[in-house]
Amino acid sequence: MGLKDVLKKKIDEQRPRTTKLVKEFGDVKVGEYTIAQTIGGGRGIKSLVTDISYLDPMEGIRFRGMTIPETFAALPKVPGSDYPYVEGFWYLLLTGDVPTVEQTQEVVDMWKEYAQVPQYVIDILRAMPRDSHPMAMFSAAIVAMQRESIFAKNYSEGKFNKMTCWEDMYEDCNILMARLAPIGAYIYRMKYKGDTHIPADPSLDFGANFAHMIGQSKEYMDVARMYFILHSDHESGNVSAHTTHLVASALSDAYYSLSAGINGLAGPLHGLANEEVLRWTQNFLEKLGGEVPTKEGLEKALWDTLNSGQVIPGYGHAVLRKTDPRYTSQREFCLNTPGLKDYPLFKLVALIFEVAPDVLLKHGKAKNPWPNVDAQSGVIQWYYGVTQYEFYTVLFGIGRALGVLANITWDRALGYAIERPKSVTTAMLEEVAGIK
Ligand code: AMX
Repeated sequence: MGLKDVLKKKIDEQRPRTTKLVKEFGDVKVGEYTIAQTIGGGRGIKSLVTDISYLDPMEGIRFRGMTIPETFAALPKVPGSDYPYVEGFWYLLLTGDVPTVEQTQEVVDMWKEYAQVPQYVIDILRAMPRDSHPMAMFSAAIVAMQRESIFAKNYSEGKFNKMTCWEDMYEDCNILMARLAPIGAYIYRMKYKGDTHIPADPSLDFGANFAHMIGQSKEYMDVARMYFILHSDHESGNVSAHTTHLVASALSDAYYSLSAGINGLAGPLHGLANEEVLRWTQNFLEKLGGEVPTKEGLEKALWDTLNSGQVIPGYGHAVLRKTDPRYTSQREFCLNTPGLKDYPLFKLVALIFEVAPDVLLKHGKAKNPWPNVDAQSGVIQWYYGVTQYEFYTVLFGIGRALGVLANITWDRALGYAIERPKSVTTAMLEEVAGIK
């Protein structure tokens, strides 16, 4: 059975569960929420449903029920590498099944077939001022391809069918996903490598091809595979996932939805944090003449950052309450890679891990004093020569697309409603509080 047939079977099994919950148990309360949650970004209010990943505050992310180490162990590996195919991971996110080598190969072949970036996208990228942020370029390239949406075309021709429209979304998502790595690579080479380009190598998988197209070493191929998988999904309430879902809930197609999600990812409190972490860490190392500081020197620098009203980038999380396993996974990669293990920048990041949680605890504001994914990822990129900070969020975006596109395929399959939470006025909240 091919991926689409497996997915169809899963969707047919899942639909009655959702329908039953709404029809027979629709009045059952899920929870209660407070004024602080209403004003504070809806934090902790359970108002989204996804089966693709779940974020436990203490344990971190599980993809389809599996922890990060379990996911890496279970998926078919690229021959000659300890890391899995990104394509097999896509299969897992969509179906909940660990694919066989043959099932993985089906996605590898499909994405190769779809990977050609249309010339008009290249023209649009080239027409943008060269100092445009790479995330603006990435988002523009995605939305420019909207004219190719199969979902939008069929909808405009009156062929919308609630039961089968997920199939159009599925096709759009595969085409879009296949093109994201070549688009990212094109932006990278155009902006930072003298506008010289490297064509795709049809013998390589998605992650390896990205490494190849940006002009990286063989070693970086595993970095790309790891990076895309680690950044893929973090349940559906984070800004990029929620935005993608929200826009898709208006029956906007995958191109509009993903482009919107990418715009959300570009914010400093979300995906841009990895750029900020590295800039902050590099500046710090530079001030010390390249020497890794003492614990005392570092502690002082962290307090200086906090006292000047800034956050410690890469630390804290809206949901997590312990060290992000995505941080741990990348830390282990550094510890197991000979040159990286002794790399001064990694040593500094490791020292921050020792010192920052206590400082944040004493500071007493952040609910989570532990590092998130962004505290580690930039160091690895820098070590391999991807030194253009502003590009890091594009890498994040390619990975994040895996999660959000799998989610919106399921949104269509289960017929999730258009989002429309209710607003209140400040006066209404004062009344609820009994102060009026
Ligand atoms: N350094 C200093 N102060 C911090 C902090 C940090 N790393 N993390 C949180 N705080 C502060 C908040 O600014 C807030 O202060 P306020 O009451 O004066 O507004 C207070 O602690 C309570 O915040 P919180 O409930 O713990 O966090 P949140 O859910 O509001 O925000 C996050 C979460 C990630 C935006 C925040 O921890 C932060 O700004 N971290 C640094 C930036 C970062 O690493 N972002 C990446 C997140 C992961 C990702 O999306 N890629």
